[in-house]
Amino acid sequence: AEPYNHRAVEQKWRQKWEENPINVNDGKKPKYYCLDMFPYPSGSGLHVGHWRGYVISDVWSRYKMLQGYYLIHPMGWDAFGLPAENYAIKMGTHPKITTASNIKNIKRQINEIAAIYDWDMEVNTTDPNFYKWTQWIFVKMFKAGLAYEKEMPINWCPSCKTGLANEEVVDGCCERCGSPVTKKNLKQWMLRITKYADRLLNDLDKLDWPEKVKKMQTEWIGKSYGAEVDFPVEGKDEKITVYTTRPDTLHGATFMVLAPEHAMAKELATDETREDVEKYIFNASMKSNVDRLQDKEKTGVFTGSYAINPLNGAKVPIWLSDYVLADYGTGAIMCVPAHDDRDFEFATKFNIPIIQVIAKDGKEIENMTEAYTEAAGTMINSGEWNGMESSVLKKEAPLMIEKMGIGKKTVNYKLRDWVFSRQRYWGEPIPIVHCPKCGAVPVPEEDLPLLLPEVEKYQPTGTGESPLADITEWVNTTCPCCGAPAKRETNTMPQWAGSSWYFLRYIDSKNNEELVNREKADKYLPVDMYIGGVEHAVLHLLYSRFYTKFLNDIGVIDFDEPFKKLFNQGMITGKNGIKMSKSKGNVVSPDDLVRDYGCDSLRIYELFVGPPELDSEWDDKGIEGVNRFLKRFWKLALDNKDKDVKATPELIKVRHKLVHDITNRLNTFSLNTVISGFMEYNNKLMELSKKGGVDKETLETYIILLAPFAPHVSEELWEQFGHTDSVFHATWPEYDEEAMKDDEIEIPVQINGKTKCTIAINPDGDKDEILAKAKEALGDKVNGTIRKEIYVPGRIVNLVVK
Ligand code: ANZ
Ligand code: ZN
Repeated sequence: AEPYNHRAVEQKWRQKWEENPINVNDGKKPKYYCLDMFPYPSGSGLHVGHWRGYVISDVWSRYKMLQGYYLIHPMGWDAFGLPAENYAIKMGTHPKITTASNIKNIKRQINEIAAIYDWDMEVNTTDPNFYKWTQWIFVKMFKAGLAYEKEMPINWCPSCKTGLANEEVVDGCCERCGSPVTKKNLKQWMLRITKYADRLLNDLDKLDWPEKVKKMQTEWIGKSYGAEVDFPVEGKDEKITVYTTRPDTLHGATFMVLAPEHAMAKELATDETREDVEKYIFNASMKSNVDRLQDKEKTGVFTGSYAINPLNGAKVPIWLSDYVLADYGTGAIMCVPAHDDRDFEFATKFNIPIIQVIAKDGKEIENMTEAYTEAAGTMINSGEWNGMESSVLKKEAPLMIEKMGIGKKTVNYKLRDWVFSRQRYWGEPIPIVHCPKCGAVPVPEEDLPLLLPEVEKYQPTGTGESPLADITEWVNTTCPCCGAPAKRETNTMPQWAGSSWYFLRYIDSKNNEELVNREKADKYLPVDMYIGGVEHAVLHLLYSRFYTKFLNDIGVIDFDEPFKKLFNQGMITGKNGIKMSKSKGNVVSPDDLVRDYGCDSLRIYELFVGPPELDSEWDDKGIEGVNRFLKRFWKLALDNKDKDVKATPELIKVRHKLVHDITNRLNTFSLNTVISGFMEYNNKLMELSKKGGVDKETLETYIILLAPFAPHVSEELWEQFGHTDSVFHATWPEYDEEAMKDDEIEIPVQINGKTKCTIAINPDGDKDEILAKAKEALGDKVNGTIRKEIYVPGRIVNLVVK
């Protein structure tokens, strides 16, 4: 047989598939929608790390095709955003131009992967025909009361000169450039995602997603049950309400802390404390988020005022400290140093009494050295509550407090409304007109898209306004409502806007009348499998779920969760686990590897480097082994093709086991062990080939199983085996558990060379299992220490005992 020539084979099939697409919708097959997280078309192109996700999704897609589905497998571009804009600022080239040329280059590279994307469905978030609908959704949200304006201190990146969502601030720094984030008071467009908090939380139950991701979303939404308790201020006709998740510890509250921004902070100061209090408030306002977060040592100031614990009348000092956040709960807390770490630290530093109210084993601790934070134990020092179990009280206290009239039961969320304005150029203009009489008026739906105008300078102004504010002829307009002179909103949307709904558009990407035709949506949506990096576990996935629920509410689609199943792939890193990047000089380009070993080898190697959900280090050398494996299988298949070998019982058994192993490993996404499985079975078949040959059914089965992984090789062999239709129109093979059963054989078990008994084993079985079985059979015949355990496969077990 002729040797495997990857260049010839791959070229041939690339062309044939283009002439005769293999993924066809005959209207009868059920659909399967396999979605990749669409890329940002960056200037540096793809490296081997990017390949991984695309290979995984392509393998899964082709597997689904072989299972008889019509495949929806689209690709597009998340093309608004800062890098293109920053490049424009530097080079003066319009982002449209750089984006277009980057897309062209990446598209060429993606085609090298041989992924079967349906390019007819392609979308680009910067295409007016696409962002028309991004704007339309905003208008619909505005009309539904979900988009509103609010002046508030927002996260502000002084380097990118733009506001950021909470989600874009990582450890107090800008997610994009790493600069410390400060606060700036700006009028912002907000999306009321909090209205969906409960649905976003509860519906996680419906999803076949990694538990890790569900947990991250649950924590981000952060629903907690507790109570608001009113503490009267001594000598004043006022109350301070605190939020607590531990009302069971109310008797242990020995002080109270307010956020420095709390509305009552200043008026609580007395003549003696006023100067210190005002200084503390001022300093806190000057601190960046990073400083507030990173300050190890707790700071604070006593206001001079006291509050009264409404439960037992105890007088507690009121302090200010920046470890209490202004925008969570009520911005004020009751402090229980015996049972909360931060309060303990604070009380120790400022010499405030510590009263233990929960005893783990019924006893009070003499000198507490740390807080006891569990809600487990018996209540002490708690008046009528003494003797109760704290975990029970924790649940019952909110209602008890409500009945006593000193507070109420509450539910709290960490989730905040979504800051939706960006003071940048390269984004969707927010379709709103500000009229002096009518206020904020949406651009009429029939006037959408509101095109992003051309500007001369892309620089953010730094004043908190976007560069669009400088284009007076665009800004000045008339009110769609009353016709009076009015001004356009000049902020743009965040990059998340387009990616929150793009997956709906693919299936009807050219529709000018609707976001998506309802009939098509019912037929082809939602997404069955979503594949992408775990870095999107919170934001993108949460926003997409929110948009989907909203579009469901207004009747655009009939489902309220976008992605049924989710798979997060790990990263491919350079040596020592360092992220691949141009600046680190450790980027491996796929182009040379494709040239030298072929696309099929690279695809398989991408999967072979390690479990797909974990990060894996890249090492070029390994690809040779993969390439050798393909060459061997090629030779095995062609050597046996015309031999007309009869399927022996052994061959039949191997075939069923092969199907079983590959299918089950594939179903659990254990893709690296699928590849090692292929290699092991190839070795096994090579042995059998030497003995008497391998039958056609076994070889064809192997070829079909291999097809999702090495599509070109498989397609070529399939043709050489005499098939005229594509291997992808074959059916995924099935296995029969009965046919896989091994016949057991008897082997002798010896101690120091003398046979003591026999055991029945599976000759292909696991060595450790067989040795264990032998030792069990020997029982107390072993007297001494086992020095060596020998197993000659299928023949004998011998233990060396001394
Ligand atoms: C008294 C108490 C005693 C508390 C105890 C905890 C342990 P989660 O679960 O995150 O909702 N807290 C409330 N508002 C706060 C704010 N604005 N800034 C900082 N901390 C705040 O946590 C709620 C708990 O965090 C509340 O329960 C409160 O402290 C604190 F042994 O109240 B706790
Ligand atoms: Zn008006």
